[in-house]
Amino acid sequence: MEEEIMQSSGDYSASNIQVLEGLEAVRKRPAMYIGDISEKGLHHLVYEVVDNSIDEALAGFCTHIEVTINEDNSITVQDNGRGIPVDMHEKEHRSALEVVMTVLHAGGKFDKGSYKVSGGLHGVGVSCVNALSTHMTSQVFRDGKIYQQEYRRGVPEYSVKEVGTTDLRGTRQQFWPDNTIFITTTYKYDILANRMRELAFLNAGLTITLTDLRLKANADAGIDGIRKDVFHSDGGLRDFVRYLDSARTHLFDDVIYLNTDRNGTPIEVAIMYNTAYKENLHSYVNNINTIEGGTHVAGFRTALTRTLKKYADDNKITEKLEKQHIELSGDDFREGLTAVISVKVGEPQFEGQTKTKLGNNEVSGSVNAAVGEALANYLEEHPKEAKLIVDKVVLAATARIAARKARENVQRKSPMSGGGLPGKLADCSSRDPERCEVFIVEGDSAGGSAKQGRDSKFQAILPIRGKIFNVERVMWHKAFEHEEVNNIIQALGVRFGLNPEDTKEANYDKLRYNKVIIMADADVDGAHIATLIMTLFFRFMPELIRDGHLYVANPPLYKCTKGKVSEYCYDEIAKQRFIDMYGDGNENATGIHIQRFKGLGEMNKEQLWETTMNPETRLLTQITIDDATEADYTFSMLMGEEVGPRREFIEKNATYANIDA
Ligand code: 0RA
Repeated sequence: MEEEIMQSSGDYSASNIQVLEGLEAVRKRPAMYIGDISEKGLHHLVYEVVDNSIDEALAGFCTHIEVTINEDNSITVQDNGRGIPVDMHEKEHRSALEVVMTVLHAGGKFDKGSYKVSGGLHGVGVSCVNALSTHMTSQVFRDGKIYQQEYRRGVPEYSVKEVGTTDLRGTRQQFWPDNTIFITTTYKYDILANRMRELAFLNAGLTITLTDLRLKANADAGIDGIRKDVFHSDGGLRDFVRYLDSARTHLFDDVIYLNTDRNGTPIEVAIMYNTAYKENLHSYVNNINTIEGGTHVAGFRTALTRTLKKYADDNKITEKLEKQHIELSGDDFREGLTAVISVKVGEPQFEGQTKTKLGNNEVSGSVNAAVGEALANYLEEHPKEAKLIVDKVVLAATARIAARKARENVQRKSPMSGGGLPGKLADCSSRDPERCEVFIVEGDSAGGSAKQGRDSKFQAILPIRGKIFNVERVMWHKAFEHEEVNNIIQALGVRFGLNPEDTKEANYDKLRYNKVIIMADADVDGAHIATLIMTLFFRFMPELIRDGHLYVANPPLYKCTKGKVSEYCYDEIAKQRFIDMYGDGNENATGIHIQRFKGLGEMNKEQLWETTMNPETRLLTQITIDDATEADYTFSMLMGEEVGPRREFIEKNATYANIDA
């Protein structure tokens, strides 16, 4: 009956055509709506659906969101909110649920009495997820009833119908990502877990559970049976900042915290000081990580500098420094600071290259005022901690002057100023950076093999000796005094700012090689060295990574031979496959020979070229920073003082032969 009325409505068919056109547009250009069709876009689908439930939580009606990765790689998201309305939408002549699920950007059309503040990075709504899924099922639990509608590639299969009764309240969405759209449709638990953890910190009090029902994937991750995490934080950003800084040594144990509302903008900030030398600032607008910063970050920095400077002035500290010709600069106030800033903005203007920079001018003043007031109060009430902070600022200023001198020394010797290239560099003959690549190789013997194996037209080799120092644990200027670091800087031809955010001083356009390739042995030590070098780039030259210049080479672990057939194997699985195929599963069978490469130095130059250096046949891993917050945490953990977590991480993530273990 309902169906008949709807079919006869002229309005209905008109809007129906619009809906089909909308879905078609999404399927034709999915990247425009969800960023890309790679693993990133695939996971983004989950965030879009979860964001709707988060909105319901922010409106005060939902306390629990359950995310499940099902055995068949479909995803279920269930919340205990009010349930998407299922009554007739007046203008559209169909159920509100159907409108939400099929009309682009329909989510915003409902006025829930509070502005919509979450909305994923692209904020495209659940209808895009629907359009990009082969199948989707929506269920609403309201007023004791279960309502349901299913879709194929976004098109409803039937009108919303009642399918049963329930004591539950809420919304349940299940979708099967379209494998004709996405490059991969296999979800990664860790990627989802990181985002759910972050969302739980950003929305204090909310419980988010993540469950993985894929037994095989769990077994591969070393987990027996179902995998599950419950993310919940009562402390919100207080807990978040402690989590981020958990691998660092605190300057004092307090978290400086504020949670307020200024001119209608909810502002939450948590600050911790550690004994290291870098600033770690993580900012969010409407739960979106604003990696490019923006007005909220500017307001925070201004307040921090102004308030601490005033404190230093009042305590005659500035005066003393001036006598030594040291003037405090903004950076000095931020060394060893870890902070998370989260604001909620009604109509955010996102700018910048990746649309993750907040542009709303009014936010700057609100954050500035709120942080200034809270910090001033804190300093007044905590003289002991205030002194620790200011002492650290003074130390930073003193070190900065020393660093400038050291850096000037290095840069005077750099290629641009005619100081020449490091003696250890075996450069390539081409001068076209686009074509050129440099291998950073640990150890002189491996460096020697690489020099013999390379194509010297476009491949340069820079051997480095022993373990490069740990940049996480030294002051900035120490880096410039370190010979191996200097060699790397000079070879690359890139000068960079003291502070990674300080890009105005960097000159990445002078980069002499398009590819910078870290090449280390395929063992625990090699993985450790590769991590140290990656940390150096992550901390000092993040743009180099962001622009896709950093790679890690993957040398093979084995050469397996049977008669005339031979194959290089890059992991244990490939070796086992060879043994299964040619030895019936028996490693010691008739005529099977397995050569194990313990290090790069053990390969002859032809082997090294063929397996690891030849662009036609090698396997390079490009290093990317998808999630700067998580990367920061991981690096601080990897380079921190505790050995346990580091070993565990390397063992879990590196592929090398299990020979020394
Ligand atoms: C609009 C109005 C109401 C609830 C919702 C949307 C809602 C949407 C989603 C999406 C996922 N979970 C959700 N939960 C609720 C309020 C309806 C009422 O007044 O009862």
